[in-house]
Amino acid sequence: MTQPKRSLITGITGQDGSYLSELLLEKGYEVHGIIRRTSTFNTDRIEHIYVDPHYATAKLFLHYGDLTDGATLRRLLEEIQPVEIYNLGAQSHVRVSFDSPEYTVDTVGMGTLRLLEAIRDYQRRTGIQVRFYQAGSSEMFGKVQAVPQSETTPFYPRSPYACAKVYAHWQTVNYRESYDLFACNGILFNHESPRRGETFVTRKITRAIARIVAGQKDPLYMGNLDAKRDWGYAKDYVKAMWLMLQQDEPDDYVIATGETHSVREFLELAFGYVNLNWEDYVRFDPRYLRPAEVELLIGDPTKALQALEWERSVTFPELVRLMVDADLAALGLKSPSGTVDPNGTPHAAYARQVPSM
Ligand code: NDP
Ligand code: GDR
Repeated sequence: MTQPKRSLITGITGQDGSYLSELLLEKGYEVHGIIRRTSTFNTDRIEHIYVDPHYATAKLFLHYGDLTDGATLRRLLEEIQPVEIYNLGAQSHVRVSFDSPEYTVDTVGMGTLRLLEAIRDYQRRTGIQVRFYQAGSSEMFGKVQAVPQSETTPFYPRSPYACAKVYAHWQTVNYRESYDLFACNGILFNHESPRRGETFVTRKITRAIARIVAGQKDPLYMGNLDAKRDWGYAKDYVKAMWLMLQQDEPDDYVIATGETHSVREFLELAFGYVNLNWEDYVRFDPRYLRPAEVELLIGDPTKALQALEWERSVTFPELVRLMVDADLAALGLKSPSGTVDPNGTPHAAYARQVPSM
């Protein structure tokens, strides 16, 4: 019997980590994930695919570790012996990175370097050829240098988070060129889902709508509504990560929809879907502004469409509706269109009552 391919995911408890785990399990992989020890559970997003490791059917295994802890990363590589490694772990909130720049750079920038160093030694010692995916970001483009942004557009990062991602991007290129490592950078534009963290703008809006429909009267405080983003569906984007590691040669790819919409447009569509006018509920609060803003992101995914044959399955209005539907369902409310989540994922688990809107 052939052994299943073994993969390792940092950031497995995050939005993308959970969808990627599902995808890899569907494809027959054994999936290992690094989780952080926290005082409350942080595994909500992967609970539905977790099987107690005492059962022979278990294919998903979790290990304590942290991108700030290089010794543990090395030990885990030795123990797990993965052939594909997806580096998704990060302090991924751009606004928060201005409040906690050192920590953000330590996890996002140095964390990637620690993992690459561990892989370099592991590959040399064991002879196992590893394929590595680095979760790069459209935030690296930052201040607009060209529209749309492609693999050849220069970076101009505008936050500690984005600076650290640029560092991680170039380290990944360097390890590919210096040590013959199969290493790919995905330059992913914003991607959302019902599992999106509650303080990112799309999810903040769709959660607030569900609570308003449920009768809550509090205003929704927000920052810059003019910012424009290229928003796609997370489930589509994790497929692109996997595809990058299945190619003959390692390379870097932009993953995007090629469309851009403002935060205001997202508000209009999302509130409009439940027959509400967003202007009746949304108030401005400067604490949600960033010291330096990224005004306009729109990606050119041509290379990925052609080389990876990647395609998206969800349009922007569909994305907005499926996120609103999921947050309504989580509060036991009906969808205005009578539809159910097309992917049948257990979104009800994400109705956590966190205070920050
Ligand atoms: P999330 O914020 O949802 O998840 C981040 C993950 O990283 C969580 O599992 C988190 O663990 C983990 N993590 C945080 N700090 C550390 C650390 N010090 N060591 C190990 N793990 C850590 O992010 P997404 O799933 O949305 O994004 C995945 C990756 O893709 C991130 O690197 C992000 O920067 C990048 N990216 C995301 C885009 C998007 O639109 N979603 C676009 C482009 C890039 P815990 O659950 O314990 O907090
Ligand atoms: P972003 O996502 O910074 O693009 O990073 P976010 O959803 O936080 O912001 C998008 C835009 O909305 C504006 N905005 C607000 N944002 C938040 N969070 N809260 C608000 O109240 C609010 N009001 C307006 C922001 O100013 C911004 O312009 C995400 C993360 O997932 C990164 O990790 C990833 O790399 C990039 O997407 C691509």
